[in-house]
Parts: sequence; C-alpha cells; structure tokens
Amino acid sequence: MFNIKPLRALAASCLVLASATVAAADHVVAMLNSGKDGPMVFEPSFVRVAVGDTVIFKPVQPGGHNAMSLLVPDGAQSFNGAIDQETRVKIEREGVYLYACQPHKPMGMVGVIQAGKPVNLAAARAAATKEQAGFALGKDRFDKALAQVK
Ligand SMILES: [Cu+2]
Repeated sequence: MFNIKPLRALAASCLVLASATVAAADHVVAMLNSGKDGPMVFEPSFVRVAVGDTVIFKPVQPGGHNAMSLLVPDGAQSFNGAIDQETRVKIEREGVYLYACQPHKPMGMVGVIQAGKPVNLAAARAAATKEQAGFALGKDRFDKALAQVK
C-alpha cells in the first residue's frame, strides 16, 4: 500500500512556510527627483501594509532625499532616515503614518502608510492639513494619499 502520511506532513509544512512568508512583506517606496506626480516624490506615495511588514525607502534617484516621520500612531517608533540611504522601517503599530523628505517637504515630498485599521485617521488628517499649509508646491499630495486610506 502507498503510504500518504509523509505527504500529508510535507503538505502541512509547506502551508506553514507559505503563511510565514505572507506574514511579513516588504513594500518598496522609491525616492525620486521626478515621478508620475511631478518633481520630488515618493512613489507610491500611499502604501497599505500589515503590522509586521517593512517599508523600504529606496534612493532610486539620489537627490538629497530621506524619509522622516511626521506623525505615527501611539506607541509606534518615529523614524528619520539618512540622506540618500536606503531606509527600512518595520511597522509595529496599527494606524496611519505621515512622513516627508526633510529637505523637500516644502515641495510636497510626502507620503502616507496605512497599517491595519486607520485608528488615528482624524489626527493624521489634521496634522496633514497643518503641514500642507506651509508647502510651496504639491499642496494636495497629503490629501491625495490620505484619500486612499480605507
Ligand atoms: Cu527629497
């Protein structure tokens, strides 16, 4: 008789491996001098992730860019990446994160991360409105990114 027990065990371990891979994904955000939305952009400027995932900011077009958090959910670590260096941010808390390129924030080089439920959306909207008021360009970029939160 053909013994199927080892096959069952193999199938079970494959499932465990597959779910472990799904549990922590990487999301790449390019830091660009010029992108689909114009000059000085994060692309994509909105990412939806799961808690435990990592967002990787890549200096695809080095131009004095970094990624610095402006608002993070309660209990989450703020971040401030070095200029033109790849910056990895592990997302440990649920909610909405606002970030900017420090040198190009006045040009609207900003982005939004949503992890799980947007528990702090009202605070994020208020902070974004306040920040945007000081931008010379890209005054609607936070609005466009936040419009994708759901
Ligand atoms: Cu920049």
